Amino acid sequence: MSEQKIEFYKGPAGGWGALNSVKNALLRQDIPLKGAKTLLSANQPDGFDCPGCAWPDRHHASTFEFCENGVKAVAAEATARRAGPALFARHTVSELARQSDFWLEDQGRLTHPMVFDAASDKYLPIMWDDAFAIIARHLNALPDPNQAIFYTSGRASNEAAFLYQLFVREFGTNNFPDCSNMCHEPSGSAMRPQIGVGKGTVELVDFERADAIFIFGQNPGTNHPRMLGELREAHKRGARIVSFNPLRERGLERFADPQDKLEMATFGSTPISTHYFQLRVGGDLAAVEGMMKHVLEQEDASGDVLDRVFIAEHTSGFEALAHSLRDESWQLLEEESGLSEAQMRSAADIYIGAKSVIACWGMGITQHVHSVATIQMIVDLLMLRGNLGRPGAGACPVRGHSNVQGDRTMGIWEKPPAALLDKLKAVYGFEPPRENGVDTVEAIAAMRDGDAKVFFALGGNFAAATPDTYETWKALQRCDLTVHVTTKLNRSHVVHGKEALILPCLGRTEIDMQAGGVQGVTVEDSMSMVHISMGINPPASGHLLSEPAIVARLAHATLGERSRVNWLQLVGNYALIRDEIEKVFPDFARFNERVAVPGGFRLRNTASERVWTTANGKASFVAHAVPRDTPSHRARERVRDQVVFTLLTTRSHDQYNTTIYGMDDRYRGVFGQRRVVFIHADDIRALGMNDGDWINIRTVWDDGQERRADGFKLVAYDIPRGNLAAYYPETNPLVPLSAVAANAGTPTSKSIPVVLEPGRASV
Ligand SMILES: Nc1nc2c(c(=O)[nH]1)N[C@H]1C(S)=C(S)[C@@H](COP(=O)(O)OP(=O)(O)OC[C@H]3O[C@@H](n4cnc5c(=O)[nH]c(N)nc54)[C@H](O)[C@@H]3O)O[C@H]1N2
Ligand SMILES: Nc1nc2c(c(=O)[nH]1)N[C@H]1C(S)=C(S)[C@@H](COP(=O)(O)OP(=O)(O)OC[C@H]3O[C@@H](n4cnc5c(=O)[nH]c(N)nc54)[C@H](O)[C@@H]3O)O[C@H]1N2
Ligand SMILES: [Mo]
Repeated sequence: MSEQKIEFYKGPAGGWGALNSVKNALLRQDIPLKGAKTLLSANQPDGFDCPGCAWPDRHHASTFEFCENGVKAVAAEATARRAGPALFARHTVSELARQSDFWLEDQGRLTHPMVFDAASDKYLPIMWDDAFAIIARHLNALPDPNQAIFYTSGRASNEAAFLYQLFVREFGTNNFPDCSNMCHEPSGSAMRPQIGVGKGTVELVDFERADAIFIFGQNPGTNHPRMLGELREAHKRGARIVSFNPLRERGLERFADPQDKLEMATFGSTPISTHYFQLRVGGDLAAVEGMMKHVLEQEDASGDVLDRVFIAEHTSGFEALAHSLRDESWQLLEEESGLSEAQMRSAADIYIGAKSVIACWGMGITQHVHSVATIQMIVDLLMLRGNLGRPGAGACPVRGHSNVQGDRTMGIWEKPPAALLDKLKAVYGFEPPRENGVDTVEAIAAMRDGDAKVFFALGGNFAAATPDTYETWKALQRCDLTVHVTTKLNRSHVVHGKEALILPCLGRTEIDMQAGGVQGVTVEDSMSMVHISMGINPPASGHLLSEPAIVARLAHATLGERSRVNWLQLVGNYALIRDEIEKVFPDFARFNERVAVPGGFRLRNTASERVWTTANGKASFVAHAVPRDTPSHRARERVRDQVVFTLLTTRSHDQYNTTIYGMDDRYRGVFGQRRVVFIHADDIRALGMNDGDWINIRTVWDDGQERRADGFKLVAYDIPRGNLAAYYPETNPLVPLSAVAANAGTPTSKSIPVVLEPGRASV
């Protein structure tokens, strides 16, 4: 573990720092040689899809593409460490619960199915069939299937997700909260009514043709490092790269490609952003409005700025938008965005000067109250100059988990479209439940209120990833049964229901042997490319089952003879599952054949063809006035003489969501620690405090409940005044369950109103 220090990071993103970090990651998992072999198979035609992120693979058919954080994700799964029955024999669950998130996962791969024994407060090994019988008994005893909740995290393959949604709907509920509810839900909610698809419209080749790439609220250097390759090439051929971020992120500034021998030998690097707008947290809606206001003014002046043909032929709502933009005052736009009028105008001039524009966005956009409105404004901006559905242009919500998009495509959705349910009924002959199920936040409330009794998770770490941590824990503990299909020990296993099971599964790097031979699974990336993933390592333990096998055997145990599906036969050969997928989803016609081609195939995206499957058959401009109830607005108020700050929660360079790989955040200059709060030096002074002082954070919320996180160190940082940044998941106790995005239900974990109070060092 590295020594605690805060030190400005001089290097570029990537480069020698990345190679060094990879070496350490492999050593930490005791896998120098095997790890290297595993890595070279990531994203290869005959290898596995990197479980790191959902960025597509340029080299799916050729050479290995180096990615530091992809290596860490693979190493975490391919670790030589094991969390077997001996570990659970040594520790009571209460003891395990006192360990850190880092420690829990660091024990290594789970090897046996385990059942919680209340008498000894320990997890004991259990036979698979006995585990399935326990779950089936609980599910079948429920008076209403809606008392069961089925969570999904976005690593689940298409095959696992398809079987899962089929089983759960045949069982009788649409209770499918998933990680997407906390992630890109607002992107779908915004774009579906607006342009008819809830997914990105661009392909990788569009990055080779764009003249300008706008990046809102996304940190690719850490979270999608392979995207830096595209950005670097774009920069080299003269494209403008325009970043909007309250923090100056190193990966958005400079990058050295570890595979570029010259750059490495000369310690060189390539700049990434040509322009960097350090707006205020939550200021994007106002900033984009300001840009559009300038575009309209320029149109008024010269008459050739808008794509009039596109607007007339393809869209509706332009006049209402133009009207609303003209009404907005620059003063309000400046106050809310934290950018000056001149900055917004210059960003808009880059937009106008580019023939083809791509807009990318991440969690800095989606995890706000007004995220849906903000995304619709970004799409409006694109459409003003026809930047949708033509080469080099379009919308690019950059997804998180490697198959989160595919899971939704397969029907993991608490609000299923009627067409999907009709199709399931037609193909399988059972009556699927019609009422919507619960999303992530609603699921927590249902468990807390005693309305749900069984919680089943296909992957993820519900107890740590969700908001209002202690409320969530109470909710999970109130359940009669909690079950986790998982690879590593995590918080969700030690904050459990009255009965609890841990079901260890194969990871994507591992060989999946079924009755019909070795199986591959399919995944869909952020650009709707579907391809196959084949594991190459021997399983971490002989007792692991694949996720599809777990779902199939559970379905068989629960539904028995009353099921219309031959679960056990399907899971013997995943090609049969893909045949079923094809029956339900017409876009997957000839699925097995098309996915056999290296690189796979792209799902149809109507918006990218300028076909608008919306209510009125057009793409719509949507107008949203700049809201005046944002946290940054509130932050200018004072609560009992304390300054209210807006806190954003984000990922360090050494973590994968709730999985903490290490204590460093190299690019932000933080080493050996995670309990830090980034704050402007003037704000530290205004508080009468000093850089390095310890503080407690308290949420300002109006439900009378105290929410706090204690023991964080102030770190002076280049961040707008009034804004703070700290790491997730440590800060999740601060996010109120009721603070969600309008029309999407996403926790607003990028804009928490908080006050700071003197505190003590955390241990
Ligand atoms: N190595 C690694 N890779 C990952 C993950 C991981 O944890 N580790 N997680 C995966 C998942 S599930 C996801 S969803 C993605 C997440 O990838 P990102 O979307 O990059 O998520 P965050 O790290 O939360 O960073 C959000 C960025 O938004 C900025 N930001 C915060 N608030 C605002 C705002 O109001 N406006 C603007 N313009 N910017 C803002 C932050 O400063 C930060 O740079 O990455 C995926 N890939
Ligand atoms: N405050 C705050 N909260 C946030 C966010 C934020 O930015 N700020 N981000 C949100 C976002 S974008 C997301 S996506 C969620 C993430 O929420 P989740 O997806 O629920 O959480 P992860 O941390 O990705 O899950 C990690 C666990 O997944 C299990 N796992 C890993 N690989 C596999 C596998 O192949 N199969 C199975 N079955 N299990 C596996 C391991 O046991 C590991 O402990 O968190 C959200 N929460
Ligand atoms: Mo995510």
